[in-house]
Amino acid sequence: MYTQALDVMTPQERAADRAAPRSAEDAAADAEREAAFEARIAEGGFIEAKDWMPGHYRKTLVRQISQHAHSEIVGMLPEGNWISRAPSLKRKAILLAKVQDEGGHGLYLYAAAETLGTSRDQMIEALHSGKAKYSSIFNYPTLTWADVGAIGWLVDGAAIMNQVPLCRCSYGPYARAMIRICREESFHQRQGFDALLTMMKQGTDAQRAMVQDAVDRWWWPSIMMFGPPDDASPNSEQSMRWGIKRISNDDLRQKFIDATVEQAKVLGVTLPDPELKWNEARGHWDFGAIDWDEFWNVVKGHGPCNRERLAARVAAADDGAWVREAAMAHAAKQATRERDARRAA
Ligand code: FAQ
Repeated sequence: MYTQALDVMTPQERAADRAAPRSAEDAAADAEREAAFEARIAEGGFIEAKDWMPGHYRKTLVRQISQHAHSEIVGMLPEGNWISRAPSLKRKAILLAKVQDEGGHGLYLYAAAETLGTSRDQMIEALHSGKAKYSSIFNYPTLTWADVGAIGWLVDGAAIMNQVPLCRCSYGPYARAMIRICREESFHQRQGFDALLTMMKQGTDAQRAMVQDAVDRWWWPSIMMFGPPDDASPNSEQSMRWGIKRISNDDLRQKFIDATVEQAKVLGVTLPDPELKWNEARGHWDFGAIDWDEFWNVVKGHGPCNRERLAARVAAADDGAWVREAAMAHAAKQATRERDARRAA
């Protein structure tokens, strides 16, 4: 997976790709390459890093993949808050592994985005300066241990629903990164459900109340994770045409709700939506109105934890600067030593 980052276009190839057509022959060549690209998409084939692609396709992928990578990295923070306070050694070991997995997902995804010619430094700078987005869900606080279970069950559950179709995304490096990520997210979802089930079936009344409270707080933000409704989603139409997104925001949200209502019954929790009702004609669960003002408020940086999350990431980068500098200095020394040894031989 990590080697994907090396499979990039050369600067010359990229400059050629971006250059405006200078002649009728160039324009004809571009039209031909675009037709080949569209044909590949239409037949369900993959576009690879060195293939020609329209500039907007490249930009759309960098936007989505880098946002996804940032979400995984910022997403380590709410649960990381509970590693030192997990209720048993078993739960602590599971949570440690899960948070490490999320870090790994972020790295695969940065590597996949790098194949499109944007460096990890550029992406991280965009995150730290507040230009780049990350998932709204990670701007909510984790107040109790039950929140860790609710994140696994609902947040990872929503993430899988959104991400399984991305394994068939038209851009090869992103699609391949998603295969392993989805396998791990599936374990994350099950461990969250298991933690909640243990509290619901073997816990005290206070623990059951704690689970219900967590579900009450995480339900609506989780269903907002799928993004704005289709008719207010500026990127969906083009992304679906290019096979980047295979299923629309609203359809994924509905699939998630349909699956989760049944799981809530097994858990014995109530979902905080009085309008949830099985609709026989549609074959789906109807649900109440989503507070899109809350969603946009959080996306625009005014959620309960946006400032805290960004400050934590910036502080981590600053605190870790000496490690990166030391690694670079070590690599430079090693290169010099190897060069000297080659000369001496
Ligand atoms: N939060 O036109 P659309 C995880 C933005 S990973 C913030 O519909 P698009 C693992 C959107 O970027 C969770 N912003 O956009 C984990 C766009 O803004 P832009 C993350 C949002 O891209 C679990 C604008 O609104 N998963 O959970 C959100 O076609 C537990 C208009 O929206 C991914 O990122 C939002 N919820 O569709 C880790 C999956 N929704 O860029 C730790 C990959 C929308 O034009 C613990 N991403 N926006 O300025 C996607 O599938 C898509 O990017 C969507 C949005 C579906 C999120």
